[in-house]
Amino acid sequence: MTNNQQVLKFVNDSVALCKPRNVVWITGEEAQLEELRREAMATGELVKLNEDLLPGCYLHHSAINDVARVEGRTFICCKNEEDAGPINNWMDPKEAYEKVGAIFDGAMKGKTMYVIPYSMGAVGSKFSKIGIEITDSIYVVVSMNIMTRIGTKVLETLGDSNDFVRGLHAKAELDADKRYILHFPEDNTIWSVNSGYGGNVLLGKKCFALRIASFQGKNEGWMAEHMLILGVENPQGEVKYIAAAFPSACGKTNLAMLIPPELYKKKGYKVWCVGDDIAWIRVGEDGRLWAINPENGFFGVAPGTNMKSNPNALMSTKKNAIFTNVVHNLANNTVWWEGMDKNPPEDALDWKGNRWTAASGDKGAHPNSRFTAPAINCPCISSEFEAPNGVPLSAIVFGGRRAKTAPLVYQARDWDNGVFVGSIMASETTAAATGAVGVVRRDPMAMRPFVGYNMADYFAHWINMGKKIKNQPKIFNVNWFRTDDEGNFIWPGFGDNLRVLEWILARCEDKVDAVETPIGYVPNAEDINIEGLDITVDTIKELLTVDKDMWKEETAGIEEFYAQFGDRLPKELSAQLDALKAALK
Ligand code: GTP
Ligand code: SPV
Ligand code: MN
Repeated sequence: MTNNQQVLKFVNDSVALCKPRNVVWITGEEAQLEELRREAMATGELVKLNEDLLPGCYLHHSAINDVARVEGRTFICCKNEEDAGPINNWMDPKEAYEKVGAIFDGAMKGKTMYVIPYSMGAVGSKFSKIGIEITDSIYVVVSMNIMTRIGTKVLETLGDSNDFVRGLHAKAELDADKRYILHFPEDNTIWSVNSGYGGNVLLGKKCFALRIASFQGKNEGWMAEHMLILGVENPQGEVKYIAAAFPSACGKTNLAMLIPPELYKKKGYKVWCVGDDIAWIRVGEDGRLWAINPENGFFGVAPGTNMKSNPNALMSTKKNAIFTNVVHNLANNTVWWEGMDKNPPEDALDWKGNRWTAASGDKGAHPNSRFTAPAINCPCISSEFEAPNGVPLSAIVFGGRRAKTAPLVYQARDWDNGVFVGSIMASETTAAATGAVGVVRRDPMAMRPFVGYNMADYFAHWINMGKKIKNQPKIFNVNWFRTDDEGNFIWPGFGDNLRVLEWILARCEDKVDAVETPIGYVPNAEDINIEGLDITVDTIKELLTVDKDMWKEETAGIEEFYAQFGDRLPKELSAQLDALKAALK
């Protein structure tokens, strides 16, 4: 399929290591993919769903001990440990190749090795980058076909170039004790073994498009971020673009596809989705930031997705989608999950494949069960989805899950203050990664699990980028998750988040005033439109309060977090922290 000597060497070396029975190059042709789906159906790896209700859709289960990203087993393997920084796990590259090479040795005996050429970003665009993923999993092949652009055309675009990311994946024994997700940023290489869960094995996504790409971006002067990209079209037909970074399972897919509240729809507002998880961002010739979504599909959280919360996501899954670890409704051969509707199926299997009814009190779908769905299925996909240069950003928004402390929305004073706001993000952990759920942890720019180098250098890169952007976007922080004393969310969220985006865009155009607080600019409560909501201005006031005592506690946490970076922390950020402390006095 190619004469590219570097690609051939990579494949030959992988064959020598993994010792598969045979090698299949993925062309991207539908006939080949269909044959693979049939093979996977025969082994039970994929279950074909009801062709009338869910055409082209399949159900898949990952192993019971393999249902989320494994941050504890994810490593950055660069020569100097300090370059991985205090947040990442580090392994010496030589040791990593030896130790994990022994696990890959013979891992594909008796199996087929698939070689998937893929492009992150539209094929041939100058912002795009190419990867080759080698895998022993048909699930990976058919999912990469949804999540990226794959096949012969990618190899043609690559030509003789050595500029591609080498990804090697083997499910091997799915042994959790030998599971490793390794990144070698200095070698453009990813090794993933003993997992079959999406985030660990669809190597174009977090492994390449964030961990490797963030390292490339630092060296090449651009940014790879864990951000959705959306366009808000106002009644005059103008579209403004916003990129937003929220930690895993904190609302990116939902915001990216939001349906405007009735009132806004009537006025003519529309929201267009460019991306729901990852943004590659560069400085354009006009001095603005321009963002592309390098992915071609959505790997979305299933539970809670319904016709009310996110109809666009649900519609995106209605054809050619793959569901993982959801409930199998045997009555009509479809799928179900908690929060889809109020009618759990009676005749069903849970995510583990056991007979299940809701009456058992157990969850039928795993909390991190997901779908992979083609982006083109999304009813609100942006006309700029494939635009080779991306879309210009008016605003960057950070946000997390905070029961208290963070107000509904506030604006940073300037770029450096915005970098500070992003760097101090904290959020309650979710089911997207293994480990405890609901624990508040620092998750700077929602990138804690995804920066492929030292987090302090990543902060410095953000500060440096600011100097290169003549027309800087404004930076904000949002929190949809503030709760009352009974633990209920106060803000309605979802579609109504557009009310907050409206304020954000008005700020970008200097159309509305704000109140200065120690942490930044907060709206006047009256400037958040609550028409049609059954909450009062007083509730908005409560959502916007900045509690000085809580923030004093917060600064202590930030200080502790920053301390681990020592001298490598940019001085701009320690100055920002000092300024915040002074303002809180
Ligand atoms: P990843 O795919 O892991 O990166 O997640 P994500 O950031 O795309 O999160 P997603 O949009 O899938 O939402 C995760 C969970 O947050 C779901 O259970 C949603 O129902 C819930 N959620 C999303 N937006 C809101 C909101 O505005 N308010 C509330 N209360 N919950 C929300
Ligand atoms: C996330 O956890 O942020 C996801 C899902 O988007 S995964 O691909 O597993 O990383
Ligand atoms: Mn994500």
